[in-house]
Amino acid sequence: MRCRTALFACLIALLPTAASAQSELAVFPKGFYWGAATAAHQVEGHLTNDWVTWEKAKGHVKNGDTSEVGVDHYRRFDKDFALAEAMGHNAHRLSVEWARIEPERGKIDWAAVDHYHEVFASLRKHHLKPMVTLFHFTNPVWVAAQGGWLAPRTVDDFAKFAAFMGREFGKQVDCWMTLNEPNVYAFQAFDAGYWPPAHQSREEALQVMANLMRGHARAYHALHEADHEDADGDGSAAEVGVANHVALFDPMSGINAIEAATAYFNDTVFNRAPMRAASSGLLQFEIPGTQGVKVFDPQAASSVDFIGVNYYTRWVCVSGGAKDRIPMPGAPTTAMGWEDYPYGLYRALWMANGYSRLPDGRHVPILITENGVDDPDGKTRASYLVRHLAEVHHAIRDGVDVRGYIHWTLMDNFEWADGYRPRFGLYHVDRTNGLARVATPAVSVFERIARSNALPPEILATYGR
Ligand code: IFM
Repeated sequence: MRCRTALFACLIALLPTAASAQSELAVFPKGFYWGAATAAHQVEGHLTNDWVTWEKAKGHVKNGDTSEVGVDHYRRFDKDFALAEAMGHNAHRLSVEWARIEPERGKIDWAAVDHYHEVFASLRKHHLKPMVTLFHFTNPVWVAAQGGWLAPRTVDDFAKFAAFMGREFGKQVDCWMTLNEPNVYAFQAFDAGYWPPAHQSREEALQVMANLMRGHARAYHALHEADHEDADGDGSAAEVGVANHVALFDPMSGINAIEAATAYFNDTVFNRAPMRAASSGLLQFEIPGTQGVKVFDPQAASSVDFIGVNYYTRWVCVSGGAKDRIPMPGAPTTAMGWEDYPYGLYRALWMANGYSRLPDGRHVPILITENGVDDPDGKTRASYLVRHLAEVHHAIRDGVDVRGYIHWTLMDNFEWADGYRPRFGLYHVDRTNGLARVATPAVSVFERIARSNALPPEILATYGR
């Protein structure tokens, strides 16, 4: 009997206390940001910019789709933000359209400015912190005509635009992203030739990356000089960063030198070079065999207050075939043909963490500015979300300072050269029924997570594998 009592006492001692059980729950840090992201050109409709011109030519966008109506977010923004609020979100990332605000060099369209004042007021009304991107792949027609981001002049024009934005909207906005995915834009538009201006020059793509980061650096300082108003009273008037696209590159075989080198060089120029530029100030955009850029830009050093990470997938580098990178053979893929690889988000966060210690002594946090899935029938998004969030929590637990998770995207939209076929939206947009917003099953799952600021055990058990 004594023996049984002792055993019982031992077992009791092994049981977790309430506090330790609580700490085993996947709880996110207090004040964590939960939200979704959109981009003006993909949702607003009724625009004039370089992409609109491009879409008019046959063959540029699948099925001849155009952004003309978008999902009419330009008029429906308030109802859309109400959907985000109802999902438990406390932040929303969106881009403003430079072409609307400054349709001609130096001429401000005040009606467009008023519109964005209303947009930000609506976000505040719905308790969503505005996270505002200034460049998300589209340019005013006058910027494109002067050579776009190949022209050094565009760097200065962008800085002036940023200064205007800081002055005009500083009362409503504290969180700014100068650029969305400078690497994706530079390579799609200047190397692959898929996006306007459809050049096919690797050298130009490297110069464009450098110019984008110069533009970022100048915009960073311009925003800080112009925006002194703490819109939400959290002690910070302006926090400025870049939404970096991180795609992982692994060699197919660890013993194939060509594959290892391909993975290394892709990773270096595509993922690390933009983060390094805004951290150390070294603008080094180089690919072996191509004339690149290597210069120190003092304005770029320590030019971020947070590091944005957009993560979707990983690529495996192969040699001797028609393509030099493919999804991991045998791994699950999404409808875009991208590998579904949640652990990649953990790796991407650690990569960003490597650039978070700045020369000026600050250690800046990380914000997940995009992560999402093309899910045509809405059946996989909840699981994708939960499995990726489990990796976010994993990274936080292991020491990465992640402050928020912003999902791509709030509702289906214009997916650039792929048109309206891909469905990345938490809300499906029914184009056969007046653009009605229809909740996908992931909405209630996201709401459960955001409201509890945790991954509840039953959600993990149902969707976490
Ligand atoms: O739709 C895009 C977005 O504009 C930038 N990041 C990736 C998304 C999905 O492809």
